[in-house]
Amino acid sequence: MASTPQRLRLQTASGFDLQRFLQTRTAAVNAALDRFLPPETARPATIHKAMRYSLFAGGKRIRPALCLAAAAACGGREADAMPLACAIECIHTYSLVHDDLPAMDNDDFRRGKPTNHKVFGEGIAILAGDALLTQAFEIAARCRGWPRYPHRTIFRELAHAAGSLQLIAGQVEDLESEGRAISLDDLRYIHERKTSALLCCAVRLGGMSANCTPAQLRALTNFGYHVGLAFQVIDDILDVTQTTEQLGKTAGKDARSNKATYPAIVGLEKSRQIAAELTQKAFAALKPFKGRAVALAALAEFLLRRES
Ligand code: GRG
Repeated sequence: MASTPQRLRLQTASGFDLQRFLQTRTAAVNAALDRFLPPETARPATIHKAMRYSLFAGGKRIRPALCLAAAAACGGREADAMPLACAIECIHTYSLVHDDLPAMDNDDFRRGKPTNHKVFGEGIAILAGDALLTQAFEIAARCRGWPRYPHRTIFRELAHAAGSLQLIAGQVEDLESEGRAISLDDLRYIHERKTSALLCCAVRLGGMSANCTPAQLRALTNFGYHVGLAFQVIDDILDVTQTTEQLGKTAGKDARSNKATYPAIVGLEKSRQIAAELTQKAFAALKPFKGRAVALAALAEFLLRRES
């Protein structure tokens, strides 16, 4: 990857042990998801096996990590944020299961393993996605609810991010734009919705679990939006520069399906520059948190530099 601006390096040189943070939070999220989901043996076992197959296939758990880190930045307890972190991961996993279906992106590999429909068949994969989306709301219902953010606010937040104005909107325009030349503005519209909305929602929910102030929520929204957009620009870059083995999913797919991406429209170097600038804006959004947002800052830097 091209060198990152010096200013970026200085701002995040906090000595924060991100590897340990990610390891411990991934373990805690996995344990919580295991508790929250019906056991594999619950009748009908096929659907619960299929849900768990994709949920525990080795995802990076970036959205839960962002949610927990946002809670900490606002002085909250990660345990309070955990149901929301898990709910987001269920929605994210549902979107991947459905995106991989033959009617959508038609992919055979995800998270380094055969996709859900390859193992369980299309019918069960559709239902596993549906069940994960529904399960997310059941899990979210376990949260305490907070004075500024009662349960109805939490549910609306999740439903909006996953709904036809955000996640689904991005997917629809993504499907409709295949094989067509689209503008950078249209591509940004797709990326904002397909990817940034859920990452931003993860960060916002973390803040809400700490009963954050409206000003803190605005700062987190600003951070989440820019990190989320940078995440998808990097994803576009990795699709061109990495191998299938490195990614755990089919590489080079965007170009083969004639998809609009940042590298396709502005080239690789400019894409890298845009991702770095978006990350810089994400860092700037963390200013009001002073030293308390180290984990969020470290995650933003990690997402910019990631190779899978
Ligand atoms: C509602 C069917 C439906 C789809 C929604 C999310 C989505 C649209 C499609 C999935 C494919 C895609 C390109 C999503 C963009 C977000 C993205 C890059 C997801 C991969 O996220 P990672 O890298 O994945 O965090 P892991 O496997 O680590 O969790």
